[in-house]
Amino acid sequence: MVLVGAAVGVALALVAVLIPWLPPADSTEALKIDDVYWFVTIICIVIFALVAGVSLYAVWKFRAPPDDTDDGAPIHGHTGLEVVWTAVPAALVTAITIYSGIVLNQIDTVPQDHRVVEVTGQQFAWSFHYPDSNVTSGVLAIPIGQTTELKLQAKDVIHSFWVPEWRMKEDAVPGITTNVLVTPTKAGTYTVVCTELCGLGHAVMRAQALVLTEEDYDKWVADEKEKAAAAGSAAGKTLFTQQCGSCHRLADAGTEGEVGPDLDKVLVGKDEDFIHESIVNPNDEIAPGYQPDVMPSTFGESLTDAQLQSLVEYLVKTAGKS
Ligand code: HEC
Ligand SMILES: [Cu+2]
Repeated sequence: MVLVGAAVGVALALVAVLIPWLPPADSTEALKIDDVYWFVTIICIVIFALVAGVSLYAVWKFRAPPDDTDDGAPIHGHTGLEVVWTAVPAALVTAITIYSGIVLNQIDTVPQDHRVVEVTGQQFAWSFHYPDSNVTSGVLAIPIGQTTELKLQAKDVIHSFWVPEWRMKEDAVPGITTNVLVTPTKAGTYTVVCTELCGLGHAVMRAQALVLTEEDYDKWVADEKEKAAAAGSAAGKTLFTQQCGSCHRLADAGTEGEVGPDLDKVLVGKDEDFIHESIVNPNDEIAPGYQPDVMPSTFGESLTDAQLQSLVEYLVKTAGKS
């Protein structure tokens, strides 16, 4: 009887192992997690097959004939069998606990030498900030073969960070910072999935994850920086045209205002501090030949820090270059 169970168990275990049920394991953590997964699954398959095999065999072999109305034989029990079916599962559960504990400890221990990416989840998008290079992007890029710590935060509700091929998954919870480590072993493009139902757009809350070689990673960071600078400069130009162009001439922005000084001329060689001061406190220092209180002194309040920043950067780069 036990042999029948064992045979079915082996057959099912082979099916389980031979079919690729899981996505590829592309991080060192994934390999360890999969080992635990299969360890537990195979134990379950063998036990299930054994129990199911024995049950089916008993149904078939000991079935009472239709005309049999006798009570069953008065069986008291079998102490030896009970000891076995208590001791064996206890040993297996203990083994699973110890093995899982060891692996959990390995994949959760932050190594001395590691990179950090700050991940923010919000309805319904992920954003990634790279503190080393001060880049922020909608794409998660990490170098291959190195451990990256992802520090997770959420702006509104609970989200959950997951890249199936890396296996590592962690909730992003408003008000606290959680973390998850990943050491990718294969370059490629992956998908970050939100796995915590977070609202209407939950199903589309995805982001691209790139695993790059060290060299490509550095290039990616440089590209992102350039993009950010270009975007800042474009924002600065737009702001200038809208808020300043009616009074100032600036060739790059195509403005011809004549109420204030011609910035193509007066800004040559001026630094960020001077320009910032001139915008925020225009009356502190009046350009020769002009009146105070003409240029609005409210830009310090009406513009955000980021807007001021992009405006100043734009002017430093542009003014006097034409
Ligand atoms: C209503 C007209 C007006 C607007 C709008 C205005 N300015 Fe001015 N701006 C002036 C006048 C007039 C002066 C000269 C008096 C002074 O220095 O405050 C001046 C001076 C300056 C100076 C100092 C130039 C120097 O040589 O000292 C800078 C820089 C400047 N403006 C930049 C800006 C920027 C950037 C904006 C948009 C955020 C802006 N201005 C909006 C009228 C204006
Ligand atoms: Cu979400």
